[in-house]
Amino acid sequence: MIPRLSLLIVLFLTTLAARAATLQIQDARVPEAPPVAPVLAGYLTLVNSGEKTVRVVGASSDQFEAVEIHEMHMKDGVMTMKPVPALTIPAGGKVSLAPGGLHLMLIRPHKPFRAGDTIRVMLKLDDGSTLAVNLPVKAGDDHTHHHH
Ligand SMILES: [Cu+2]
Repeated sequence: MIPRLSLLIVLFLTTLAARAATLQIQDARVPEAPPVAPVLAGYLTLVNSGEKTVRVVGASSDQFEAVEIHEMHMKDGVMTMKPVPALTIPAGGKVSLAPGGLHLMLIRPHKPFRAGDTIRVMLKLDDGSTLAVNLPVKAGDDHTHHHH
């Protein structure tokens, strides 16, 4: 009974890994913010090398209370942002999360992060699998002002 169950689990995990492997992550990063910052912004590019459209339908992290996918808009000269329900990455295409547009909103960190730390985010895909992404925290000029 137990060996058969573990074989099933191995097959299940292998299937998840195969699907997630069609998405490649590039340029993942989180600009360093003041230690008291209630939110951080995560940026990355998702490249779909597979033959099917992949949708990212959610995100989470053990290191934050919540993770949301946001998009920024300039409205009446003011930068605002709102949650996006899903990211759609077409087969052979890519979607970039970059300053001024789409970003991962990392909400209420459990501890402060400094340059050199790594933030781990789990992206939930539409087929039920998850993709782990490591985003290095970087110092520098990648400033984005968030208005919540
Ligand atoms: Cu945001």
